[in-house]
Amino acid sequence: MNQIQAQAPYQVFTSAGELTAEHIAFFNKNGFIHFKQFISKEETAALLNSVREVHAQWIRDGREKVNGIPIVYGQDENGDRIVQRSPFTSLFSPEIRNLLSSGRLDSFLKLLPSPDARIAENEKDGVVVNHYVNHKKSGLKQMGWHTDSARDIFYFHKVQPMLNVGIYLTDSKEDQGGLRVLPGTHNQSIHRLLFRKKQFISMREDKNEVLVEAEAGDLVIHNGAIWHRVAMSPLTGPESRRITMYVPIISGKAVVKGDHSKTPFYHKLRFLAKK
Ligand SMILES: O=C(O)CCC(=O)C(=O)O
Ligand SMILES: [Fe+2]
Repeated sequence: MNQIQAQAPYQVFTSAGELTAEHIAFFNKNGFIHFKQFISKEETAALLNSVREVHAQWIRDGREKVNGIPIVYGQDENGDRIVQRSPFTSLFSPEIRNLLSSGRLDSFLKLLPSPDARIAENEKDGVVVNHYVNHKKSGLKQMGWHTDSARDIFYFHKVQPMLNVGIYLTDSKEDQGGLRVLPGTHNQSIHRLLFRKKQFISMREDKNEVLVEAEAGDLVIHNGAIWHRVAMSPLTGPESRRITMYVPIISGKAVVKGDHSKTPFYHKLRFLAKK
């Protein structure tokens, strides 16, 4: 049997040191790759703690945006205000910054064959943390089908190759809804990248989707052009909780964000789609 195959259960890799030819081949064929326990449980807990501190500070400050990108708020099952999507999180978290500057993610730059591939701490939306919980007053229960690369269109830029390095801060099994990818859809025309489904609005299961089941500390990288969604948890309250952190690796012209950056239109689409 061909080892490089993305039908569930797809191949999960354990070594996350240097990238091997096998990793690169799997990624290029399928558009994603999953490394088990890239980050220790202790480090993952420290990252999650740090994210919680950042969110608590934003709630105290009543902060609405970072660099023009709205912070998505909601309520948890106890009625407490929580941050459910935080952009540019690394700019506020020494623990995340330490991880980025440790060089441990640098070998993944090789997955984006571009001379100016870089970790985007203060471009696009920076390092994003998503906090899903299935609860009536939640601001993030699921995420509709989309490609991350399509966002470039909203900035009136040419679609540039990019990757998203996903770091799981909690376990994410089918019970938490989970990431669903359509393997191989990164190898498609620009038209399919934009219009295969209705970006963020289409929520429906696809017969070809693959569920990514991960544990806290796992790392799942996906090509920005692959179609993916996050399903709603069949559970409610604390058992439905799922927290992921995405570190973008991008290429192309640098557009560094600041306090006066404008809010791009795709955030309005997200707002429509989360209902
Ligand atoms: O939470 C996830 O695993 C995926 C999030 C995502 O696709 C996004 O923020 O663009
Ligand atoms: Fe995405």
